[in-house]
Amino acid sequence: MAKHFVAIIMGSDSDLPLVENTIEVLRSFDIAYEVKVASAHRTPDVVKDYVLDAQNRGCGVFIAAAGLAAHLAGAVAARTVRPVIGIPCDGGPLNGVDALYSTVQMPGGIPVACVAVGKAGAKNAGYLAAQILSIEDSVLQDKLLQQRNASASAILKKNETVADALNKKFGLNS
Ligand code: RP5
Repeated sequence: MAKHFVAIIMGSDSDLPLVENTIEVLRSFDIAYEVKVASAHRTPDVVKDYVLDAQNRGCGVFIAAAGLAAHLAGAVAARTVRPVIGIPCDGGPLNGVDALYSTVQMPGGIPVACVAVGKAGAKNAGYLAAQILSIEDSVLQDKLLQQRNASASAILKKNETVADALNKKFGLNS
């Protein structure tokens, strides 16, 4: 069976700097992906056609990134039963609170897995998509576990570095 790919849809090209964080995570796991600019409000028919087409071609997870009155993830979720991850973009005057509420407050039966506003959320969209795809992909599951171990090692190292720095500055057990 061919591997599923991730379809990333963003409401505008102005969302790309944030979405690049998602792309970097997917690339780090060698996950196939597509990127499409399509808007729930400005090009609703393009969104509909793309979701149905991507699903037919083997999309396993959709990621939708949008700002302001961000209905894109919900519009995607309305057209598919594949998992949909929503990234609320923070470009507008309300710093993403509008996009967060618009993305997360879905009616019952049409779920969107909404990640955090900002860079951490964009990264987590990639990690969550990888975790969903790893259910049927043991190689990907191993890569995810390696990433978790590397992340833990990095924090242990930071702990040592901070302890050493404080020790030098204030003495032991400060
Ligand atoms: C949303 O409106 C887009 O997702 C973007 O975050 C925001 C602003 O779009 P542009 O005016 O930059 O095209 O639909």
